[in-house]
Amino acid sequence: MSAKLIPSVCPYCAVGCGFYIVVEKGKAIGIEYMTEHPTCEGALCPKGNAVLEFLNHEERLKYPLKRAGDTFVRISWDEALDLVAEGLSRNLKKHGPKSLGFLASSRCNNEENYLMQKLARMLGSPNVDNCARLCHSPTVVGLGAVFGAGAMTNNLIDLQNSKCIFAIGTNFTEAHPIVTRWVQRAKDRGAKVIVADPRITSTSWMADMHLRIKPGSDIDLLRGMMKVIIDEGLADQKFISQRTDGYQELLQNLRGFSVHEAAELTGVSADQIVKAARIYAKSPASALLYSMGITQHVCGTDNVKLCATLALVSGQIGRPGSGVWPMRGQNNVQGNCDMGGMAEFYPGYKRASDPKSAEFFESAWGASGLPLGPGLTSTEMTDAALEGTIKALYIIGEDPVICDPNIKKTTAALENLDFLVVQEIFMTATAKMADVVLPAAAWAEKDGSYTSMERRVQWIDQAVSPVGEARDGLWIINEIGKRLGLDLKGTSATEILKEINRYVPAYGGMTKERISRIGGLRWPCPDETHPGTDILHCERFATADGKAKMASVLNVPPAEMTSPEYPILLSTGRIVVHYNSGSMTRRSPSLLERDPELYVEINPEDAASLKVRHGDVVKVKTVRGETEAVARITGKVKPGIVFMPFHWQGTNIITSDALDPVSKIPEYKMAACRIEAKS
Ligand SMILES: Nc1nc2c(c(=O)[nH]1)N[C@H]1C(S)=C(S)[C@@H](COP(=O)(O)OP(=O)(O)OC[C@H]3O[C@@H](n4cnc5c(=O)[nH]c(N)nc54)[C@H](O)[C@@H]3O)O[C@H]1N2
Ligand SMILES: Nc1nc2c(c(=O)[nH]1)N[C@H]1C(S)=C(S)[C@@H](COP(=O)(O)OP(=O)(O)OC[C@H]3O[C@@H](n4cnc5c(=O)[nH]c(N)nc54)[C@H](O)[C@@H]3O)O[C@H]1N2
Ligand code: SF4
Ligand SMILES: [Mo]
Repeated sequence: MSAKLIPSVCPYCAVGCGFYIVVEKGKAIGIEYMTEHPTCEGALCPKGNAVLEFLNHEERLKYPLKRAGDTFVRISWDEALDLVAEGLSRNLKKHGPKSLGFLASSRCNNEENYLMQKLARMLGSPNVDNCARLCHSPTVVGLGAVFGAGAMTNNLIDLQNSKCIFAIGTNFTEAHPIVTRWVQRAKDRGAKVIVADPRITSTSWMADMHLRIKPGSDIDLLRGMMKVIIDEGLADQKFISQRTDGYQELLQNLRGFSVHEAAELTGVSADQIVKAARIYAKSPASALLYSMGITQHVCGTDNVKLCATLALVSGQIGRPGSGVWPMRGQNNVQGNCDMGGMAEFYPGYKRASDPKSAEFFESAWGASGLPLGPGLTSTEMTDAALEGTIKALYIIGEDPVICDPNIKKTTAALENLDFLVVQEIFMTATAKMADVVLPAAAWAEKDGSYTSMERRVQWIDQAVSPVGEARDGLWIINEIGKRLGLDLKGTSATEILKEINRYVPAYGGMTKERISRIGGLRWPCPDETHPGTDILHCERFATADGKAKMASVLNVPPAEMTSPEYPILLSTGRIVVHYNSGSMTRRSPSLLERDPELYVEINPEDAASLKVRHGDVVKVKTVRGETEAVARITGKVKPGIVFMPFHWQGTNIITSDALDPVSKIPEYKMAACRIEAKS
């Protein structure tokens, strides 16, 4: 039998690169590059190249398991599903539907996420959420408030048309490596790249200007830039008057503020702020890219709103090369939010707090008594589990015991549950705490669609059979539903996609046949003749009256300040070869080899005063606890700041769980710590 090439989409980040899986005798034996893919043109980053290392890994979960004391025993699917149904219904009967929590997985496809939120809501629980809470919830609510839609306005390829690329709080060369290709193409065509990041990164290396901003001072920087733009007459008055509201309030907000004050607050020189503002506002097409460096703060939502407002003041939106690019994280986090896997929204961003949304889906699903939201966010579910109001949790493909902030609290919360079920491809730290572990099919082992950060929806067919007795998430959710007396009416991804076409307007014309073509389609795509949409907000914004709503805000200090006892600021983030919890990348030999252990970057000045040398193991302590890491002495971080990747469990023992009050995102980027040489 000869080898077959099955088209696929990368299961890691939201760039959504395509490649072919080489299948021989039912096994994935290699990958081939997909040069005709519009976004990646055949390129893949190290993680994309290593996907088969985790897919075929011997530690993949192969059988359902139930807890037996400190270990697990293999059980049949029937027993596992009965146990799950029993665990959920026991709490439902005793404590009501709001005692149940559901985490939908942004690593899973649209159809699985649609079905997961349908299960939660048909059981009467409004508490369904996903990892967007930890990353781009400020985008969904903040960009949603300003533009009427919380999604990337243009596409990634379009970056080549930009003449200025302003990247604030995004390290795309490591977190979205294939985007680098389009930024480089813009640069080759004369674009100026401005990067605002406290650290020296591979992204700042490609910048014409690096604004080495003080962590947490982005609002001051953005206000400073807007002040320059307005004072120098660079604001786009025609755009402002025709297409926006709130300009007078903004002028009021900026009254008395000066670029010198901005310089003092941000640590970026006044000259640099002026220069950056002029380049951004004057360029014929400016792109603003942002990500976790601005969202993971207690003022994350305000940060996002002000980025959007800067684009509005300058009229830099709604044209080729000009717009706002939120750099979304997971392969299907955009889709999960679109599908309603979020506490605030039913599918298609129908507000969960609006009785009309519940009525709409009652008639769509033939259900009654659907819950009104907003439900509890994932971060609030942790508190509720600790308090004993959330009793049972069903988690698909998330690893909060590594990725939540202040994981001691998360662990205590999970311990306090009556029942925990985890549906996973590996035995993660979270799965180890479960009562029942369900082995799931990985991306290449199931049919379904994924929505990338550029709103690109791509369907893939199953390439290989699931390992062992692992099953497609759809089958598992349906079986659980059945045992709880529900008919979720979604046995295949094809069937559920048709339901999505009916009830999520932006996906109306996205038939399986159309999105199976290489590159798929980009939403909104309301009907079957619609070609999909490249650029949003060209004529009007997605708000009720079509106008964008400018924001006027002031900076909010971080929840945790450095002190004599904890004098150093701890910032956390990503490195190119590891991915989030590391459950997949730490099992990939080619990736692990490049970065095998948790480290902390320390400036040489701090290292000298701490008497720490490169390669020493040090203790990093915060009020919440301590962890060990290998010291890397480097000028990439300034004195007084250290940086740790979070792909090993140690990091989130010490991070802060302070939340942005609007989006409830944790402040992963700011904690006060102390470094001690290990005695
Ligand atoms: N290799 C890899 N790629 C990934 C992931 C991964 O784990 N590994 N995860 C995916 C996910 S889920 C997401 S959400 C994205 C995230 O992608 P990014 O947001 O790009 O990643 P981070 O490293 O968290 O943060 C970006 C930058 O913000 C800077 N920063 C920190 N504090 C501040 C600040 O106060 N102001 C400013 N302006 N900048 C600041 C940091 O120094 C860092 O360089 O990546 C996705 N892609
Ligand atoms: N300190 C610090 N912590 C952070 C961040 C930070 O910047 N700093 N960033 C935060 C951000 S932005 C995010 S998004 C979160 C990420 O947090 P998580 O979403 O918890 O991280 P992942 O490692 O992506 O977890 C996904 C899980 O899904 C499993 N999985 C993969 N494919 C499938 C599948 O097909 N089916 C099923 N059932 N499971 C599957 C993987 O094995 C993995 O365990 O971390 C957050 N944590
Ligand atoms: S850039 Fe993202 S989608 Fe592309 S290969 Fe790398 S991890 Fe996969
Ligand atoms: Mo994320």
